[in-house]
Amino acid sequence: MTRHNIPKDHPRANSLKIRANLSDSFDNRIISQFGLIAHGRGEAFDYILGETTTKISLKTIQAATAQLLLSNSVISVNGNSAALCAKNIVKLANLTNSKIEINLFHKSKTRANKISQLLKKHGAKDVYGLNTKYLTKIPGLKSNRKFIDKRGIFLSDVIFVPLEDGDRTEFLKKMNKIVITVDLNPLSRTSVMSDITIVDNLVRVLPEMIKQSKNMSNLSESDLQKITKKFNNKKQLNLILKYMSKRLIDLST
Ligand code: PTJ
Repeated sequence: MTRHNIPKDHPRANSLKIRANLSDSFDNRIISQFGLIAHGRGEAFDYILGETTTKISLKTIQAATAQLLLSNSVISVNGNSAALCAKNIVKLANLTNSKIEINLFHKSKTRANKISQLLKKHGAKDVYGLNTKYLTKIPGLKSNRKFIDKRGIFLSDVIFVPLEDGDRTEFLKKMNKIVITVDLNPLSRTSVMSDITIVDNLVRVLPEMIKQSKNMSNLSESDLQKITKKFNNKKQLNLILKYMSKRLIDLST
């Protein structure tokens, strides 16, 4: 199916449009075939959430945005996040003064170049992670995510890793990085190991982060620090798990 023959009044038109976009992004070598599987898993969790941004997530998004505004930060981009949200990634990076780095699990020079072109089309100036001259490794990490840019992830204090698999966060933590993620699965390793875990769909989260970055741009450093200091990721993850469980129970009664 392409986006051109999705009936407007289809009850799941938006979801089908996103699928069509991802299918096109696979044909255009932006996402890998594994990215299509990852999207399906995300959709299943999103059904349980009710395909909405909860109050719990809004609070987590506020902490994540404050953390980005406060820090020397970088947004790590993979195939799925680029296909779903390239334009908003660039907007958020500009508003929070974050760098952008491409980091792929299923390493492919072609895909990395295509993702870079897409980000640049939306206004990104510097895209790190491509030039092998600047690449170094995350100590101990075996997967291809180990390759990081000396000017990007290596140098940054806060690493935003939306929508990714589970092996990198643990090693970024060993490098004393603060890790923020967006993952619809609250049980994933990335969700559990990150400092700030937004359990929500990246497609809804980035517009909210952009809105909140604008709202928070006048806050002082100490006000931003108050927001991040009182944030407790374990508590938020417990709340979202309870929210999802209650929704399932409510739906079954
Ligand atoms: O482009 P690459 O090579 O770097 O590969 C990217 C993928 C996503 C294929 C790779 O990182 C991977 O295999 O990831 P996983 O292990 O499938 O994990 C992806 C996580 O993101 C899962 O927990 C999904 O539930 C979650 N997810 C999927 N879509 C969304 C999402 N979370 C938030 N928003 C989404 N739209």
